[in-house]
This record gives sequence, structure tokens and C-alpha cells, in this order.
Amino acid sequence: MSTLFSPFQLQSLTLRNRIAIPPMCQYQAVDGLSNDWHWAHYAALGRGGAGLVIVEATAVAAEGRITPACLGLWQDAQIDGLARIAHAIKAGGAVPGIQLAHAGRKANANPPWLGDNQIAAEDPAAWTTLAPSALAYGHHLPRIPQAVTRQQISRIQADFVAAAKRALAAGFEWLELHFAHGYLAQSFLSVHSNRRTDDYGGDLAGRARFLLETLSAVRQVWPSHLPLTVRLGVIEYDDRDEETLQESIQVLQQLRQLGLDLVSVSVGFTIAETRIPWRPAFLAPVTARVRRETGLAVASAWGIDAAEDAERVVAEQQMDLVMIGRAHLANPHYPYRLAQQLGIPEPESLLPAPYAHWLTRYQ
Ligand code: FMN
Repeated sequence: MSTLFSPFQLQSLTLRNRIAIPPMCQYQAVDGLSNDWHWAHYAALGRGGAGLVIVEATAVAAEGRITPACLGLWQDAQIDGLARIAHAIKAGGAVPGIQLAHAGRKANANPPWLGDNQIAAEDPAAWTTLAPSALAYGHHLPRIPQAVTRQQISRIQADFVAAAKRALAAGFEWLELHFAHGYLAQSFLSVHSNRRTDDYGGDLAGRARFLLETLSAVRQVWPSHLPLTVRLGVIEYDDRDEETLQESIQVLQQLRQLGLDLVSVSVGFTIAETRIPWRPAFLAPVTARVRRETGLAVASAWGIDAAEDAERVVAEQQMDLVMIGRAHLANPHYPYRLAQQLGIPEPESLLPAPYAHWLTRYQ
């Protein structure tokens, strides 16, 4: 019996298995609008066998895009294209999810294969970046961001709410708020990037305020029968790991009280000087602790694509869902491969009939 290929239930949804595809930016949008690239990409992932497909970081405000080529949901005109994508994912048998994001001080960069660097201030494509404090990330992102005013904080929270409503209108059934990877929410929580002296900074209650208020506001408009989730960097691999982890667990407990259904456990990526122990499934023990101490359902990613690792982390209850990213870029039908490797009966049944039929026909 495989745990990886057992269904997973959250709120009113049942995922066909424990394999989820995490958000992965495609950097192919113009003005935040999706196009044929996105449709073809997500349609293939939807029918590839995973239980859940989460559409890439989608900006809640134009200035919250990582690059000018990021998807957005800051205006109604962006709904239609994403509705076609949500429909295609669902038609393929997966639950359609989307990640809503504001990149904060990591915004206004060039796509990875076009330099990954900050767009020069004098370039017409440049915009003002916003963050809790006027502190640059540094390295390839040297721009000093503008410290957000309380008015801007309220506006960005309203942007999250409006984008959540649009995601619902587009047919998405699983919402993930991007509270990780050094973007705006993570940078409010981190001591490395938040030096505010008002009630959005200082102690943990202050640094967590933006996250708690935003989740709470989104929960008011996101239906209670559909999962509301966050991706949170719970560890930086710097010199304060135990403290960061304890703080993150406390914040997750509070988010749970406010209606959080699941956390996708990730790394903070708030600063560049870290000692991340890159190896397969390196985050799994951290994820297990978060699961145990918060009582939340959890998912996690980062190198959990070998069949035996993916099966083990869910069978040992280190996580409820396994997020498998890059392996799906190489092969959108990667769950079929995993099912074959794990000896699941009739692995081809994961795929639609026009593929499945021929994979068993001549044997
Ligand atoms: N993580 C996010 O939270 N949001 C994103 O939009 C996002 N974009 C990504 C784009 C690419 C091309 C890749 C490779 C990763 C991205 N990530 C993003 C991180 C992935 O969600 C995932 O955590 C990472 O690829 C590790 O999982 P893997 O080892 O299975 O690939």
C-alpha cells in the first residue's frame, strides 16, 4: 500500500494523491496577463497525474512582481486567462491552486535567464520597490526599497483580498499566500529585514502583524469550504535557526486560529549569507516538527523527487503532501513515473485515456 498514492482530504476537497506541484514562475507574462505558454504548461501539469497544481507566484499589485514578466491578478482583465488555466488543470483531474504574492524588496528584477539582476533605476521598466524597512537585500538586488507607510500596508492587504476574490472568480479551489522566500510578508517577519519601530515591527507580535492581518482579511472572502494555505520560510540556515523556527511555529499557531488550513514549509531566503544544507529532502525533519507542534496539515518541497524519498516522507508522517517541482518541468507526467517505480497497480490510470490506452495496448 502506498501512502503517496492515497487520497488527501482538506476541507471539501479530495486530492487524488499526495503529489503536489509547487508554484514555479514561468516569467512569460506581459502586463501580468497569462497567455498560451501558461495555458499549455498548466494543462500538461494538470493531466500529468499530480493531485494538486499550484499556479506560480501571481502578483497582487503591479509593484509586487518579481520581474516585469510575472503573472498578476491586480485587475479584472487578468481573470479570464487564469480561468482557462484553472479549468484546464481541473479537467486534467488535479485540484487547481494559485499562489498570491507581493515580492517586496525582491521586486523589479530581470528574469533569471536575462540576468536575474535588478533593473537599473534609470531604465523605463524600473519601478519603486516597497518593503517593511529601507534595507536592500543586497548582492544581485542592491536597490534600497521604500519603507511602506501604514496607508500602503492597508492598501497592499486590500490588494491581497481583491486578488483572492479574483482567484475565486477564476475557478481556483486552493489558495496559497506567499509568506516565504524573502518577499514582502517574509521580510516583515524576519529580524534581518524588519527594523520598523511602529506596531508592524519590533517584537514577534509586531513583525507577525502583517501576516496575521492579511491572512485574516483573505479568510473573510475565501470560502470556508476551500483550503486557505500559506507558504512560510520557517528557517533561514543562519545563526538563529532555533529562534526563527520557534517564532515561525508560534506564528503558524496563531494563523491556524485565524483559519489557516495548511502550511507549505520552506526556507526564508531573506538573506543571501546562509548555510543551506542542500541534499535530497533536507527540509523533511523541520517539516515534521512544524507538523507536530502546530497540528496543521503540512506540505514541503526541495529535492523530494526520488520515489523512495517521496513515499517515505508521507508514510512517516513528516508531511501530508510532497511538493515536487523541477522534476515536473522535465516530465509533466512525473507521477506516472513514480507510480511505476513504486509498483502501483495500473500506473497508466493516472493519465488520460488518449495516453493511458496506448501505454498498455501492446504488451
Ligand atoms: N516558489 C514559490 O513559492 N513561488 C514561485 O513562484 C516559485 N517559482 C519557481 C520557479 C522555478 C522555475 C523554480 C525551479 C522554483 C520556483 N519556486 C517558487 C520554488 C519551487 O516552488 C520549489 O520549492 C523548488 O523548485 C524546490 O522543489 P524541487 O526540488 O522539487 O524543484
